[in-house]
Amino acid sequence: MILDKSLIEQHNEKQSALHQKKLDTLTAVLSDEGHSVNAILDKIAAFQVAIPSWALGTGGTRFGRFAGGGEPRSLEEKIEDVGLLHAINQSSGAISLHIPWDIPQNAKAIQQLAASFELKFDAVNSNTFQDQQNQDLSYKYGSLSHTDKGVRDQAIAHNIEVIKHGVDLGSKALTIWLSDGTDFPGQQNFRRAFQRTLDSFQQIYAALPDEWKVFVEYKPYEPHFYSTVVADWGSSLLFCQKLGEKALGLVDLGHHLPNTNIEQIVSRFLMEGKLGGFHFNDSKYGDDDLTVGSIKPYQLFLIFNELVEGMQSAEVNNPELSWMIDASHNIKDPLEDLLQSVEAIKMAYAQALIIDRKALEKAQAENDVTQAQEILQNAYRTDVRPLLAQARLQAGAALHPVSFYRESNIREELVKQRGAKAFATGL
Ligand code: AOS
Ligand code: ZN
Ligand code: ZN
Repeated sequence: MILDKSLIEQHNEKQSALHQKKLDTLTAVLSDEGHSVNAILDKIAAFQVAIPSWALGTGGTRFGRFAGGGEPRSLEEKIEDVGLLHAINQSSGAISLHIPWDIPQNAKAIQQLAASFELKFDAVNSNTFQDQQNQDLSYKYGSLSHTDKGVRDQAIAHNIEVIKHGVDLGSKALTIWLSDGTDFPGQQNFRRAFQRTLDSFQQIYAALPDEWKVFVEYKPYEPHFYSTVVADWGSSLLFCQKLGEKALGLVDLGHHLPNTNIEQIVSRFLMEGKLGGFHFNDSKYGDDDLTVGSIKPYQLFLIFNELVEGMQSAEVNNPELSWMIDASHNIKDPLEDLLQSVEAIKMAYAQALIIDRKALEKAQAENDVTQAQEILQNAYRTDVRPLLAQARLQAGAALHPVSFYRESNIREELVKQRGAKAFATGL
């Protein structure tokens, strides 16, 4: 579905008086506090978050799936959906593909289609957590860590194949989420499983083109419930350090045991120049893949505090980061869910940009604990939504993405075009 841009103009026209009032008030406060609002707006506008191809359809649980209607039935339709999101918010200018769910039949045509929506291809994702039809050997007992060299070779070849698809589309990174692990004590030798995995990773690493990176995602449990080979940030960092400079850690916010201090992990990765990117989502218990910012917005803000501090600091030398969403939602309209997630990420970013860094450093140096908290929470409690809206307005996007989506009956239109029983490929 191609969006008629004049609809956005009409929407913005209706909202503009109220928006201007809110923006003027906030601009006055921020200017008094010594911020350059224009500089903040430029940063917000430049911040793009990649959409995962698997999030465009309704997700499921192991108990069932309730498809929502109008879901994209092909890679082309997934790209159209991301194009729609990007037209609405001008902040979702990239798509992250999953192989084999999204194998492009004609890479040139797919690239042209994406370019027509001003979309780029972010990291490509491999999959050795499922067996595919026509696959010779099973991943039931692991893939890159498997005891059988034949299975490892097959999984290595798949990852190299994924890199090739990525090269054809202009991607610059491979994300490996390795689900390998064990369900029972004694099932495997931890050290040998690590060493086999390292050997497999090394072979994939050797196949990376010059400007490419590989992101090593960690996760403590699920699908295996006793141990996971890349269980935590320490294991991810260890693999990355052994592999070389193209290997970087990937933080998925849902991949931590309860109460883990994720912002400190982010700081450690940055300190080592080893942070590759994010899979944003939110969670209450485990890898819930809920809408970003729906459960722990303060944690998200604290993560962005570390990111902004690290990106601004001369002491930190970390490559440019890849920002991706990894959500798979079960009951909301996936496009509304993604609009909300992107907004939450940018809100946390904007709040982190208005932290009074000099005052915070002073409070830290003087061990003024109360003042440090005041400074952080002053930024967190500032309603930065007018800044996000203004950045969108200047970029030709909608002042209120979710309201615009609803007013324009986009889902209804997609259902009309694709049917009420259209299922997206993927999870
Ligand atoms: C799995 O839990 C990981 O978060 C993966 O990053 C992701 O969900 C998967 O790659 C989707 O295919
Ligand atoms: Zn993930
Ligand atoms: Zn996950």
